[in-house]
Amino acid sequence: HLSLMASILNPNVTIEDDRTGLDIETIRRAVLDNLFYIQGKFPAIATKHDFYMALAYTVRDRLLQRWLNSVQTNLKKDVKSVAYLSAEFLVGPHLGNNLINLDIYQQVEQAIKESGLNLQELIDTEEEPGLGNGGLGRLAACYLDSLSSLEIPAIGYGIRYEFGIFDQHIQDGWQVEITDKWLQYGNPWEIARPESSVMVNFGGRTEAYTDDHGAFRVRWIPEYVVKGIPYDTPILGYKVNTANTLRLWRSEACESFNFERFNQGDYYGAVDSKVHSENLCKVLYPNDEPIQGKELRLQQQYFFVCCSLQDMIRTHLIENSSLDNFDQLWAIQLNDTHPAVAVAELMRLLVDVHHYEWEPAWQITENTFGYTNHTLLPEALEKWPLSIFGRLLPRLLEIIYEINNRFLERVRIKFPDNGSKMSSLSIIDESDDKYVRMANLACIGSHRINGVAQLHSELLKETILHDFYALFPEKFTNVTNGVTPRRWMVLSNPRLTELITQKIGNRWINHLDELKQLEQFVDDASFRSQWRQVKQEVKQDLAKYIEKKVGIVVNPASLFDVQVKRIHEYKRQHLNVLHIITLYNRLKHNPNLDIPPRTFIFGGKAAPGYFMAKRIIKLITSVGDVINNDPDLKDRLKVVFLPDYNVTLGQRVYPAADLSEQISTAGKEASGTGNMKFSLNGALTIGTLDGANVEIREEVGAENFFLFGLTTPQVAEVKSHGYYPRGHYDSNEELRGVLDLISCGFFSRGNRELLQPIVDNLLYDDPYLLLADYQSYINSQEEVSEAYKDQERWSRMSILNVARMGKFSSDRSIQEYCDNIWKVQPVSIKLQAYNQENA
Ligand code: CR1
Repeated sequence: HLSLMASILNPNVTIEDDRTGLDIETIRRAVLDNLFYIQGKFPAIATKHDFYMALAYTVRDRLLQRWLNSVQTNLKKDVKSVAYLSAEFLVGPHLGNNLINLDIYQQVEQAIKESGLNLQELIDTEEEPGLGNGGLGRLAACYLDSLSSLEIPAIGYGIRYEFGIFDQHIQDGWQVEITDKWLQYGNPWEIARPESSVMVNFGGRTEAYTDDHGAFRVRWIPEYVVKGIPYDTPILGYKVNTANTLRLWRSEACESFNFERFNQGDYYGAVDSKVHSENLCKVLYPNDEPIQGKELRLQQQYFFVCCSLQDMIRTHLIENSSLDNFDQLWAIQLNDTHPAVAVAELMRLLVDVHHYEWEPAWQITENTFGYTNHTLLPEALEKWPLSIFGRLLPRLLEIIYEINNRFLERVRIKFPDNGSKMSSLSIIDESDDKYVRMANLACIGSHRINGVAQLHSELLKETILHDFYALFPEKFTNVTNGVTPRRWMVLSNPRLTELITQKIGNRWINHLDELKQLEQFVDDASFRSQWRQVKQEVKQDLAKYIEKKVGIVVNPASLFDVQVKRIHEYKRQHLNVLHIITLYNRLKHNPNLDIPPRTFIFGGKAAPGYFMAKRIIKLITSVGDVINNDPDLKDRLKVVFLPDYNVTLGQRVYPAADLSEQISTAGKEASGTGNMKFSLNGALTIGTLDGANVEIREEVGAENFFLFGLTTPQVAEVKSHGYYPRGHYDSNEELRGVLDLISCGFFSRGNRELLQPIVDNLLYDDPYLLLADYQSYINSQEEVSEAYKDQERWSRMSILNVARMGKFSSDRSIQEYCDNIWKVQPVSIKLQAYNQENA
């Protein structure tokens, strides 16, 4: 190692160059330097993970100047910032994305190669931060990428869960949950900022007092206090200097608070409270939509909201003499109702701490907040038992009562003598047990309320938020979701990125509408053949991965039919299975049937307590076991359940898909965002008129989309007449054959009990109308098979899908939030001081 030592000890570059230089040689040296000084290893004894860490620090160094400059700029007096409050940020691995956004992927690839390593392998070493469940958390991450790429001053606030979403193992076909210890080997992307810690009250009581000026005030005497410590991660934009902050809070015991107890000799008592405080942000609740009213979850919500608002106020007061202009310098977005307690907390901080009168405080609050709703499922609407809420957050409950009283007074004027309106609008649900309804608090406290796709925003106004819409129609708007093309195309699908860029240049990467230009090549046979070639290569990669992971050999020339998302009855993975069994039966009866071979690929986690979702996983794996091993089929059908679906796996799967399954019951999926990632990567969609599918179909053209199923009004219609699923079973012979095959234990080694709960649910309840949509789905799948047989036609459709996906960039979504909700402007970041030449 002497030569290495010599090169480290005698560098002919300055320290600054070593930490900012972007040329291959400097990067190569910096990685070795970090390997030595941070990981404490020589190359000869370093693990892959050591090299990953050394490279991650090398990249972080190159981000820091942009980051610090952005943070400084965002503090300025005249700069309005967005604060995105979210209990989840499913950011995915940072390394690859930062290389893309810094625009140094090639140099780093070369530098790593020269050290005898492979960049992709190092990228794959990164443990992904699974700080979210699904679409809602991933959307927050796409939005951070777009905020930075559009140079919007912004900060994401959330919770630094010690354990993220569980790792899913599949044992004997069942899901098994394993703790996600994502921090165990260290996180090079975050920087702790203990100097910016804040205190959060819980429990206790409130007390009225008169201040020095004779004013009536209230103070909160808490039972215990928890300390929040911020951990910051830079979020760099694409080829810009803006690097915003993702600030996640970790809880710790407030030592001084229990000092007295400690001094009295109650050492264990004091340490016990430490354990209690640190449990607060231990683990992410693994439920995607229906959240249960667990007290610890309410603690998490209040904890991060309280920390974040104090943090905003502190930074505001650095440059401003009062909070009078708080709403002019901050736009706070509530990502669903999880942070909705912020409405009451900002009022508390303004009134109790900063001594504002109620009315001006309320003006500031309402002007500051916007609320995004992400679901219509009634079981997902958050409500907290009044007893829990009042015990944990006594002062906030008082404030909520005050907000509610004043609000209901206005309602009474607008709708006199309308008791049912009053009770549906009230923040307090008084039906039987009393609850605090978080959606009501969010609606009352925000100046804008939006859904996440056109259909969803319309349904909000017609259904769950109908009475709020009648009261303040001007608050309601829509922002259709989007996804970042940086992660979901450039990083995950380099081959297609390259092909597209060869044809139309690279402006599409941050101006996604420019993909339109691909339309001019749709009739070019050689382009179509290149297009197919790319898809083929990506499918081969996935086929290798599948074989390695689950030992199933799949044919890369078969149609890759993919459904990856959380397992949920409304998403109807089991409808997909009914189609698979239908094909199986057809092929068994008619081995000469002319249909293209298909590989069905599933991935997704079930909430650990969700019985039916776990059975659906067992259904998929059981059907797979039989079909994959049936020699009669001659490998024409394969069924794969990929364990542990997450962002990293999504990056492998979307590019390799031919067909995207978006088959939720109409009116149930608020938007969907996987649907966009598939289509952007050239998969065709089979789907219902639900969520953003409606707009995707509008954009790509009805002729390039496989539509099936009841519409939302038809679903309502069927239900209103007393839906009788059994009727479909009785009248549809093929469907009957499918359900009977499951019932008789054919897929469960003769065990008739195992999968019967699914069949019974469909026959006697079928709340998501699988049986009603079955035939339409099968018919549409036949069209898919026909289209796939004609590869030239399929390629045309695929190219047109990609060419017309411009609307679904999260850059477009964020631009709409900026213009219509936040009223914020971009601020370009100038790099000052040292190493201008590398900037
Ligand atoms: C919705 O189910 C949507 C994402 C992001 C989910 C999905 O359709 O794409 O939000 N909702 O907007 C959710 O997680 C708590 O609600």
